[in-house]
Parts: sequence; structure tokens; C-alpha cells
Amino acid sequence: MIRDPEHEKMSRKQLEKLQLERLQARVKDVYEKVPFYRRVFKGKGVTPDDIKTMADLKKLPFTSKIDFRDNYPYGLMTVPLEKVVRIHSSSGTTGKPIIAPYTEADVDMWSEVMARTLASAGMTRHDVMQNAYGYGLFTGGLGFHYGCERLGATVIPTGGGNTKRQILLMQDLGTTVITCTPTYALILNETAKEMGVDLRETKLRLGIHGAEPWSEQMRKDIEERIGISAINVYGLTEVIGPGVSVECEHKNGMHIWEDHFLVEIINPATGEQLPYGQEGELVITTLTKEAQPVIRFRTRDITKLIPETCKCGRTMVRMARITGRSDDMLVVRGVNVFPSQIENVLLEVEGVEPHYLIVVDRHDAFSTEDLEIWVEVSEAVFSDEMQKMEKLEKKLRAEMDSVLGISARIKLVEPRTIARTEGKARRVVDRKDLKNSGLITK
Ligand code: DLL
Repeated sequence: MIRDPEHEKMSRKQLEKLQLERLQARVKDVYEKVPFYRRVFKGKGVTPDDIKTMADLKKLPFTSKIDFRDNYPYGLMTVPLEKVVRIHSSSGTTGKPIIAPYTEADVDMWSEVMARTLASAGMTRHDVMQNAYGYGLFTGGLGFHYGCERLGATVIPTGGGNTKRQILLMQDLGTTVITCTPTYALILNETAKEMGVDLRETKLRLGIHGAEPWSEQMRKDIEERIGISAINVYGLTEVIGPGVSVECEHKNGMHIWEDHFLVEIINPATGEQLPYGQEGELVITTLTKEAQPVIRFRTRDITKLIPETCKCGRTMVRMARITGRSDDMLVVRGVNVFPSQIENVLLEVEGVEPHYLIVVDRHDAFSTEDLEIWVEVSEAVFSDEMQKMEKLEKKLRAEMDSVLGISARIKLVEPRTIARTEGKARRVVDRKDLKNSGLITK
């Protein structure tokens, strides 16, 4: 269902007019109120008056996670703290966390884009949504929660974890929609099976999954095992949380809510803007966020934009599945490798489970000489004879060689060796951290 046809089906001309007005207002706002922006604008010799058309966007400086760290905690806000009604945060990988403050108007806008998101995914007010995204500082829990209430559907705020209780509630309360990371969807299914419950026989019909990279193969797996339609949803703390983009029933790229989020794709090495269809780093400018707008924020997420109007009738540009992050790309003996490529191979080979770990011996921040992939095999194969295991290992090695262009060692491990997480899965670990990483169970 299209919740807001006036915006979701806008013509490009109308949309660009709206975007330009909103961009000009935002740029003026940050320039006048945030010393950091004034400084970096001046560094590039640009003032708000220089933004006359959409093509002028590229005159503005980029921002990145580092700017959030340098201005931690409140240095990027355009409003005094008393106008802030909520603060979320993401842990980040190193150093200070990222802070995301919201005014009342921001929470309202977020609820609205999330309601649009859920409607696009196929939810209606008759659904019962079990929300297994983490509540708390993470934006997933409350983002989905407010969106569901705004849509008028029923939310069960389970949060992540306590998996057995999740299954019981699902059965008792007639849950029709599950919202969680794709990894957690598989864990729910594993636990249900252990409890003798077949999720395909429950009322579950839809899963809305995101917050971490996943693949088409993983979607197929979730859909078949759980008996649902699985929809991809994208977002990030710095921009708003979930609700930046989502697929519709055609599952052909995620519709970006462009009246709120202005997107570009750039070459991550040069910063140059790339045309529609070309893969590169996604850059987002918030057009309506009040407390802490972002200007040309470099997400580090690698994707491409799909401009054609979708069969659903929405005109807004779509983004393809994220294929990797420009900062978690591994460089193995000079070759670029993304964890998503490895995942794709694993999901296509019979006898292995979609649980894996990439163990590297790092020389510096990115580059590594040695790649070892730990792969969990299914119960059936594990209890089989040695010969079968050897054959499987050989097959995986050959597939990896041909897809990645480099050779990797494959280590087959028994079922449940790799720790399950309720939130985002971590796939790459340095060998020296492996023991204390909590990523393996034995
Ligand atoms: O993960 C917000 C969110 C919550 C999105 C629930 C979807 C569902 P952060 O913790 O700041 O925010 O992490 C943002 O996660 O830059 C991507 O690298 C990754 N990510 C999010 N959604 C997807 C997705 C939330 N659908 C970072 N596919 C982003 C691939 C995703 N990666």
C-alpha cells in the first residue's frame, strides 16, 4: 500500500523543487548555527548563497563519522538541548560513540517515514508486528515501534533475545510480521525447530530485515525456512536510524524517501559524483531533520541507484542491496574482498549453514596476507563420513578461488561453533583476537 501518494509518487520535477527548497533552508541553518559547518564551508569557499540549483550540491564539503567524533557529543546540533526530546547512539567500531539527538518534530518525521516504510514492506493496520530489533540506544527498536503505532498496527515490543519466549509469543499472539536482523531471523528458526515448532505453520507472513549486510541467497533461505516474504530495510544512526529506504513487494531495490533524504553516489577514492547505475559510496544529506542535520554524509556503504519508476508506482529512486562497506573491505594479497562475496558462495553450496567467520592475520588496518574462512556444516554432513567433508571443503575452496580471485583456506567446523548474536553479526576477526572475541563457542 502507498501511504503517502502525494510524496511517494511525485514527479521528478516537483521533487527536485521541494528538495532544493529544503536543502537551501538546511544549509543556511547549519551555516548560521554550527561553528563546525561554518568552518568547513569556508574552507571550501562556499556560503549558503552559492546553492542555487541542485547541481550546486557538489560544492558543499563531505562529512564523515570522524566529524561526529571530533564534535562529540553536542557539537553538530542546531538547537539547544532543551529542544531535544530523545538521544540515540551507535557504538561505532573505535573511539567515541555516535550521538543522534531528535527534536519532537524529528520523532514525528521519523515515525512517519517508518510508517511509510512498513506500508511499503506490505504491512497494514491489521498486522501484529513482533519487534525483535534491540530497544535502547540502538535506533532499530524504537524506530520500528513508533512506525508501527503510527501505521495503526499492533506492536509487540519483545526486543532482541530470549528466543524461546519469542517463539511462544509468536504462537500465542498470532504474530504476522517479524522485524529483526536477517541473522536473528535464522536464529529464531533454529530455536523454533529445537522446540519442535515449524514457523511455516504459524501466522507469520512477513519479515522486515536490515541493519546488517545480507544477500539474495540469504533472503531465499529465510523465506523458504520460515515461510515468509522477507523485505530489505536500510538506515543508519547518523541520518535517522531505520527508515531511509525499504523495498516494496517487487523486491527490486529499496525506495529511498527522497523528500527527506537527498542521495548521491560517489567514487570513494576521488569523491567525484557518479551517474545512476554506477556502483560507489552512498552519500546522504538530510533535508528535514532538525536537531542534527547532516550535509553530504559519507555512509561508507557501497551500492548503486536505480532511477526507473517501480512497478508499484513509486517514483522515488531505489538503491540496490549494499554490497559492502568501503571501510570493511578486506585487501588480501592486493585483491579487494567483501564479506558479502564470501557469503554468496556459502549460501549456494549444499551442506553448509549460513554461519561463517572470516579469520585474518592483519598486517595493517586493511591489508592481510592470509584468509581463512570458518564454515559451519549442517548436522547431516557433519555426522557423515570423512570423505564427504573433504569433498565439501574442496568444492568450497574451488568456488572461493573463482569468485574471489584468490585462494582461501576453508575450515569446516561443527554445528553451533560460531556464536549466534541477537544484533548485528560480526564476520571478520583478527586471528589474535579470536579467542576473546566471543564469536566462537568453543
Ligand atoms: O542499523 C539502523 C537500522 C535498524 C537499519 C534496523 C535497519 C533496521 P546503525 O547501527 O547506525 O543503524 O548501522 C548502520 O548498518 O551504514 C550499513 O552499513 C548497515 N546496514 C543497515 N541496514 C542495512 C541493510 C542501523 N539493509 C549501518 N543492508 C549502515 C546492509 C545495512 N547493510
